[in-house]
Amino acid sequence: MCTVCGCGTQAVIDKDKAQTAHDHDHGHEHHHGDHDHGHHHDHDHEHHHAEDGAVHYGKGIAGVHVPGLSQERIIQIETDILSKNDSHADKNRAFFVRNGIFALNFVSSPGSGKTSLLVRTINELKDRLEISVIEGDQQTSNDAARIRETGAPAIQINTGKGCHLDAHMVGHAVEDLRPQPGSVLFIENVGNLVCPAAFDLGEAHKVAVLSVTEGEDKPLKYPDMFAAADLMILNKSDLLPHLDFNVGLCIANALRVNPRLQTLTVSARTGEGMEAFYAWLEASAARQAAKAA
Ligand SMILES: Nc1nc2c(ncn2[C@@H]2O[C@H](COP(=O)(O)OP(=O)(O)OP(=O)(O)O)[C@@H](O)[C@H]2O)c(=O)[nH]1
Ligand SMILES: [Mg+2]
Repeated sequence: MCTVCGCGTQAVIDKDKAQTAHDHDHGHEHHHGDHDHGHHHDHDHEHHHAEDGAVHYGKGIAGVHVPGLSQERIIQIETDILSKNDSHADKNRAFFVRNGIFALNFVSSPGSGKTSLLVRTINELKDRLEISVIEGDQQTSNDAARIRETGAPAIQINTGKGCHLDAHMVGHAVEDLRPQPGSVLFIENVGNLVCPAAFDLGEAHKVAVLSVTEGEDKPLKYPDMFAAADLMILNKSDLLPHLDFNVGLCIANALRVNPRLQTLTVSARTGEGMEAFYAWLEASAARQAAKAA
């Protein structure tokens, strides 16, 4: 689980393609000293064997197993990390609300088509909406470069060994990017269907992108991400004729995890279904801008 597995690593923000190392470690505490390597095993309620022979971890009060750490210590560490993250997220959100900026946090496994969706959306809406983008990846500035080709401003954050963006990184990127009042800010998180669910970046909504090549069971296997999202975009619909993917079953699975979830089925490649996303985006952005005015 990511709040205890190296998420305090330094981030490198790439401004204008120049890789500049910033010290982004303020307030991020490392807990290496907390690991007890004395082979003290705290097995109390941490896992159990199901009737089918499966071993379930995460059944203790912390919901996760970390060798050498008690459930109480894990909760203490997570609470510490997440409460610091939440205070940065609150600042980001206040800034977005004050300026009528509509911020979306796109989360998914690697390769579901997040950048493709953003590129098509920017190309098709750039005359109607002002859009800027924060790109999160472990390495490379490829995605920010793809966004800049549209003419939209983009900043790449490389998280190194980190597996998600946090609100502190986003706050710094926002200072550099300076999104305009009344604009839309897309934040593309690191491709990872687990860890980004836990981190509020100050966004108005998390948008989970799932592609039809991934299997309709993913919302059940990775429920936290779909529970945290307000919108699920099912992408790559152009590939459906080649697959046995059941769209209805996938949406039913997602709604089992999150009955409030809105869902759209699109193809970022052909543009099929994208109009519904644009309508949702424009209406939401207009509401956000009106609230600030
Ligand atoms: N057929 C098809 N391919 C798509 C679609 N959207 C994206 N792709 C392809 O899927 C691959 C991954 O797309 P990206 O947009 O890079 O996905 P991503 O989610 O941004 O990937 P990461 O940032 O690496 O997590 C690329 O080869 C895209 O061309 C789609 O709607 N249909
Ligand atoms: Mg991408």
